[in-house]
Amino acid sequence: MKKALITGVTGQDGSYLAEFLLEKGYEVHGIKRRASLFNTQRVDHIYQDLHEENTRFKLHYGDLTDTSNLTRILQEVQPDEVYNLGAQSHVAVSFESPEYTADVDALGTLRLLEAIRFLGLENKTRFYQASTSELYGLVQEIPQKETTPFYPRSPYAVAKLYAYWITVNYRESYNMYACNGILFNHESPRRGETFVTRKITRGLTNIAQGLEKCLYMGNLASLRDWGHAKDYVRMQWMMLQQDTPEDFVIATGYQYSVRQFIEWSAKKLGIALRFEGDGVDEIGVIDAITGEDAPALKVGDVIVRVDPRYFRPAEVETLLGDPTKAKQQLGWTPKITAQEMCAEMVAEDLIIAKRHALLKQHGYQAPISIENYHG
Ligand code: NDP
Ligand code: GDR
Repeated sequence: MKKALITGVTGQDGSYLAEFLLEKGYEVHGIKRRASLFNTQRVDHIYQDLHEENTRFKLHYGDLTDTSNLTRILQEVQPDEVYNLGAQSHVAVSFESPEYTADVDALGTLRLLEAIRFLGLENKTRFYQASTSELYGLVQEIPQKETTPFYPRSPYAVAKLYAYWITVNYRESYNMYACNGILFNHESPRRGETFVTRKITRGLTNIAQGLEKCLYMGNLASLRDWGHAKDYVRMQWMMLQQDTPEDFVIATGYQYSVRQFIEWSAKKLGIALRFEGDGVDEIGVIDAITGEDAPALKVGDVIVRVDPRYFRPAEVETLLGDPTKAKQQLGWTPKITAQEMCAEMVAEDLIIAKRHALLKQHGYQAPISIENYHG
C-alpha cells in the first residue's frame, strides 16, 4: 500500500486530495496545526476512528515552521509521496504578514526537502510543490506557460518563487523526484471564505436570505483563469506518477473578470445588482456569456460596493494559463467549467444561508459570525 503525506490537509486542496488518494487505496497521512477551535471541518467526513483497526487516514500535529517536527513525522511515516500544499495562501494577507508568509511558504518547503534528504529518503520519496500562477504576477506573455518568465507581485508570490526554485534545485542537485504544479486559481464550495469567488457566493446568498445588505469588493476588473479544485488535485497526483519529474501549468485556458463572477452568481440567484463606486453605476444583471437580460428583480436591489480597503498594494491584473503541456503529456483536461463551478458554489452557499436565516428567524445566533468574513 502506498503512503502519502499531505501538508495543508485541512485546506481546500488537501481535503480533496486526501479523498482522492484514499479512493486510490493509499494510506494517507496529513499534517494539521494545533488550533484553539476545531479546524478539521473539511476532512471530518473522511476521519477514521483511530481505535478501529486498519485505518488509512491519519493526522499528525505539525507546522511548516518547525523543522524537528517535520523531520520526525517524515521519519515515522516514510512516505512514498509528499504533497506540500500547506501555506499562508492569502495574497492580501501576505502584505500584512510578509515575514511569516516567507517562513511558511518559502522556508517551509526547504525544510521538507532538506528533511527528506537528511533522512536518506531522496530515492524513495516523491515530492510535489504547490506552485502558483501568482509567480507570473506582472505578466510577461499571454497566455502563461511553463517557459513564461516570472514577475511576482506580492510577498506571497515572492515566497512561492523561492519554493519553486528550491524544488527545481533539489531535483537537479540530488536527483530527487521533485516537481512543481504551477496551478492557476481553483475554487470549490470548500474554498476559504475570504477568497474572491467564495466571498461573492457567500455574500450574495446571505443577501438573498436577508442576512446581509451589501457586498463590499475590491478590484472588479481583475481577470482570472478559474478551475475546479477537484480537477486540479487529480493532476497533482498524476504529476508524481511519471517516469521523470517535470513542472506543469494547470489551468483551463479561459479567463473571466471578478465582475463577471458576481454577475453569474446574481443571475443564478435571480437577483438584480447595483454596482457602486467603481465608476460605472448600473442596474440589472447581464449574463456575461449570452448577453441576456437579467430576470426580474426579486429581493430588491443588491448593492455591490467597491471599497478601496480590498485593493492590494500591487495587483495581479490578469492571468490566463496555457495547459497544453499537461494536456499533451499527461492527457489531462479539466472537466468542470468556471460557470458550472460558480453554480455549484452558489447552490451550496444558499443551503448554508437558508440554515442561518432559519436560526435567525427563531431567535438564534448563526453559528458563524456573518460579519467576520470580509477579506
Ligand atoms: P488553503 O488556504 O485552503 O489551505 C492551506 C493549508 O495550509 C491549510 O490546511 C492550513 O492549515 C495549512 N497551513 C497554513 N499555515 C501552515 C503552517 N504554518 N504549517 C502547516 N500548515 C499550514 O489553500 P488551498 O487549499 O487553496 O491551496 C493549497 C496550496 O496550493 C497552497 O500552498 C496554495 O498556496 C497553493 N495554491 C492554491 C491555489 C488555489 O487557487 N487554491 C492556486 C495555486 C497554488 P489551517 O487549516 O490550520 O489554516
Ligand atoms: P488570488 O485570489 O489573489 O488570485 O490568489 P483571490 O480570490 O484572493 O483574488 C482574486 C482577484 O480578485 C480580486 N478581488 C478580491 N479578492 C479578495 N480576496 N477579496 C475581494 O474583496 C476582492 N475584490 C477583488 C483580487 O484583487 C484578485 O485580483 C489565489 C490564492 O488561492 C493563492 O494561494 C493562489 O496561489 C492563487 O489564487 C493562484
